[in-house]
Amino acid sequence: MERTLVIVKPDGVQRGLVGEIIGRIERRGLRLIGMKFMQVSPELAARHYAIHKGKPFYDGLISYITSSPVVVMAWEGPKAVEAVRQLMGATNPTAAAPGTIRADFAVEIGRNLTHGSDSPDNGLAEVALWFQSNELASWQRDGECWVFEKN
Ligand code: IDP
Ligand code: MG
Repeated sequence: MERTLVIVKPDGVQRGLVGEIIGRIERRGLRLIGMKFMQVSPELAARHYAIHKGKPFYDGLISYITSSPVVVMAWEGPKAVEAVRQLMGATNPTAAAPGTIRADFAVEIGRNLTHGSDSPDNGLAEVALWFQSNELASWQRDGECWVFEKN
């Protein structure tokens, strides 16, 4: 079972795409274990995007993610990381495959609507960075055995 952190970034919230984005992940069959609506502090943004510090787009990225509230979620499931990355599409929306969230709703790399963890290890680390353990629910969806071969 993997965990992945998903953020509907400020553009997704402002554009009214929260339901659309959550719906796609929910219909894929993954298990939502945590969700909150929040304004991201510059400190949390810097910790989350530490790997990008020093890159030309870093300052713009920090102002983007802190510009307006986000919806942050933790999802669980077999291959959850890869499944969410596939649903989101490539980082640059005009390079993303048709049918993905970024291709369907975005055009610019700096306004690409979503974040999804890029590896199982980062999924665990990012969920731990954004959520306290008492903000995460341990549960099973009814009918999960029809999506997860083993659970
Ligand atoms: P990812 O979100 O697909 O994992 P990363 O390479 O981890 O992509 O970059 C993090 C975020 O930084 C991207 O989602 C995008 O919002 C922003 N970003 C990445 N590259 C650029 C760029 O060249 N210009 C502007 N923003 C960028
Ligand atoms: Mg990334």
